[in-house]
Amino acid sequence: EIDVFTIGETMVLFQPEQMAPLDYVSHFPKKIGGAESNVAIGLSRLGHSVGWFSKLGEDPFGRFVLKTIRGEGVDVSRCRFTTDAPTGLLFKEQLSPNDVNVYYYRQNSAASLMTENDLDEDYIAQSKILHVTGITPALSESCYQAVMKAIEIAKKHGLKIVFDPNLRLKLWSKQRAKDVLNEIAGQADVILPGLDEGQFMTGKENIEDVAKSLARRDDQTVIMKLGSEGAYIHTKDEKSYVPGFPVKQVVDPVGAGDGFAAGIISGLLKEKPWQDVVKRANAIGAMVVGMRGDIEGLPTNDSVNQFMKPNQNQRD
Ligand code: KDG
Repeated sequence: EIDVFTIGETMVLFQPEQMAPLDYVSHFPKKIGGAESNVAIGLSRLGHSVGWFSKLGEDPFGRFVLKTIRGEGVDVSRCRFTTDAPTGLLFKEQLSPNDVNVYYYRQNSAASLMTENDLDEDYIAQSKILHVTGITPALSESCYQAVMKAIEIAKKHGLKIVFDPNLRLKLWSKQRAKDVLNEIAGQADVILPGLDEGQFMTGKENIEDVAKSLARRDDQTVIMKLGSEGAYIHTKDEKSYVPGFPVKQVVDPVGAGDGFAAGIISGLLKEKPWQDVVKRANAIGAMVVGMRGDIEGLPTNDSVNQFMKPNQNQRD
């Protein structure tokens, strides 16, 4: 039995230590990056059992991705390899602490070949939560179908669905992105947009209007990420802001939202009150940005507790 099932593409991430335009960089440490595996690894560090599904190229990079995620304690037993396409790559360019560009080499990658037939229904049925993002359905038509099928299976077996829109306009057109992100949001129990993503999806401006319009049904929860300001909770009974934690130094903002999602899902599994869950998720997001790389800053329970000690980090 696993707590959480997630599905997505993980790429080999080449991330320089230097802040410089990529044309002037000559050394690229090799890491991994992928929103869903970042969440899976975050949950594993917090003590949960997680299954991550993807398709990887039958090549050294695919093996590296698989071994790294497996090494983090995530169950990769459902992953498949293919010789029909290579593992995707990603280069990060950092020009200043908050100014990061990504260059994808993932078109027609192995992960884009995922189909609904690759899903193991019995395996998903054993989980409590399905985590999906708006990246996977943007990879290809068959990936879109696979995500919709995973949602259907999740509903059939009573899993809760947590959705992070993760808008990536390098991957699809604005119109298609808007349509599909809204389609999935309509099926989700918990929606985790950034403010800009929520505005994009709804066409509304202000935080409360955006949340209200995303939560189309009474049983849907929206937790909106507001960067250093924290987050906004919208449920049927609760509408409130939860302040963020100050970050001493932003080293790499990428991955904060995934750490936040891991915190939310962990709290959901423990059935804690939303205020506590979101406070903890804010802390995890703040910890992630203090470290270079997508996964390096993801904490264990002990390290989040330490970080959250009263009067140490919480904003007033
Ligand atoms: O959330 C972090 C992701 O953006 C990064 O890991 C790469 O998955 C990725 C993507 O598709 O952008």
